[in-house]
Formats: sequence, C-alpha cells, structure tokens
Amino acid sequence: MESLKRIAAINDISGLGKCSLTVALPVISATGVECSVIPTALLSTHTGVFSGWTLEDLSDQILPIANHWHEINAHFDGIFTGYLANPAQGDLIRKTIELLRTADTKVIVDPAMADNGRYYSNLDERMTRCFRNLFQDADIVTPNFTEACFLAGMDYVEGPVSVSYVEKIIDRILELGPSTVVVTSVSLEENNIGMLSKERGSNRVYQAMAHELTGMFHGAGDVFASSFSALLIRGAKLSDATEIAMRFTSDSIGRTAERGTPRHYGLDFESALPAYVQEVDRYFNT
Ligand code: PXL
Repeated sequence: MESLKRIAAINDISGLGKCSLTVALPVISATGVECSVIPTALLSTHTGVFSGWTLEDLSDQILPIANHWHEINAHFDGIFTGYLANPAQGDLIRKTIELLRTADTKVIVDPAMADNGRYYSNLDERMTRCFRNLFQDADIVTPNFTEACFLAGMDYVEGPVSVSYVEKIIDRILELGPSTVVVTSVSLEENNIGMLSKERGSNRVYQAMAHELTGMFHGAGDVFASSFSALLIRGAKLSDATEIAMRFTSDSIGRTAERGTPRHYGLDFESALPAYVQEVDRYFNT
C-alpha cells in the first residue's frame, strides 16, 4: 500500500485572507499528504488590499524547530517554501533545508514576493537576491510571471507575451540551480492565462492554459503551488500535477467569482475541494 508522504511547509500564517499556510494545510491534506509547518511570520491578514495589518517576525523560531525535527529524525518527502518576512530568512531556510533534506526529499521553492509587476508591501529587490540564492537548493520553483521576470533580470511586460520570451526567462532561472521551472500567471493571448514549464536538459516548453476571469484573485498562487507540490510529492508526473493543480485553481477562481466571495479574503477553494479530492483519488487509484 502507498505510504503516507510528508511535506514540511515553510510559509507565513496570515490569520485572515486565505494564503500561505491557511491554504497549504487544507490543500496538502486534501491531496492525501501530511503537512508539517514552520511559520515564518504571524500576520493578522495578508498584506495585499488590507491595510493596518500586524506582523510578528518568527525568524528566531525557524532553526530551533528545524533542529528539533532533525534530532528526532523526522523524515520529509518534500520541503515546500513560500513567503518570507525578510531577506535574511533566506539563509535560515537554506540551513533548514540542509538539516531536513535526505536523498529522496524534493525541495519546491515558491518565491512569493510580487505580482502584477510590483513587490508585495514591505518587500523590495533584496527579496529577489534572497530567492536567487535559495534557488541553489531547489529542485522545482514556481514563480508567477512577475517574480520570474524579476528573478531572471528581465523586463516585466503587461499583457500577452510570446512563448520565446517566457522560455528565455525560464532558461535564466534554470541557470540559478533548480532542475524544473514552472511559471504561473502567464498570458500568451487575451483572455487566457496559465503555466509554462521546462525541465533542465529538455528543449520542450510545456503549456497548460485556461480561460482568464478578469480581476485580481488573492491567494491563487498559493492554491496552485500547494496542490502542485502535494501532487508531485505523492508521485504524480510533472505534467499531470500541473494540469490537476491548475484545474483546481481555476475551479476555485470560478466559484469565487460565481458566489461573489470577497476577493481579498482569498479563493473560495472550499467549494471546489470535494471534486478535487475525487479527482486526486481517481488519479492515484486507477
Ligand atoms: O499570497 C502570497 C502572500 C503570502 N503571504 C503574505 C502576503 C501575500 C500576498 O500578498 O501578503 C503575508
């Protein structure tokens, strides 16, 4: 029988406005994978749209938690990192990966720092340097288009872009260390949005596209990255993990728009979970 896989999710906990760990925990569990957590910061809400949020930086907790897990020989099939409260946390995460990684651990880095051509509140280009360093330890990275442009040192362009432009960005990111790059929120034509990915040593760019609903959907990147990471760690093929995670994300976006769920509260993934759990079950059990 398939053994229960375990992911260490390293991300912030924003109490309200689903993103980061309040997405990673339910989505990874629903994918049939155990989710252990190292919170990088505690916030009252995420920092997009909301103002007046509180933030407690948890930098001083990261290594003590990782050291404890190392001492008790906890095994992780995956390490999945996201939002960091400051650029210095990058080195703490690299030490954490060194402590927790074994030969069969996949490291997935989601460089959550920017969207729509701009850094999130409180963050700046020091975060790009931080993630470039962290990518040396990553197997798979999942930047959105804005983050990918910043990390590759290429101009952010609004609106549809060509596959060759995205491939150039991906090739520059592959040089930083990861063996697979998945760029999310890429528009290749009006009203379409999706993912482009490429693996080192392959010259094929894989695409998964969906119809785009207008407007900003907060936490969509976290829903995709959490589902994608858990599917991969559970053993899905890269193309299948991309497609299933994208379907779940666009289904959640569709339900958010349909039910009029306030967008800054995060994606309405709850109503998309039952169909997702069934799809995951069919995928791994047939
Ligand atoms: O969804 C990415 C994210 C994660 N964590 C915090 C954020 C954001 C985006 O705004 O503010 C705290």
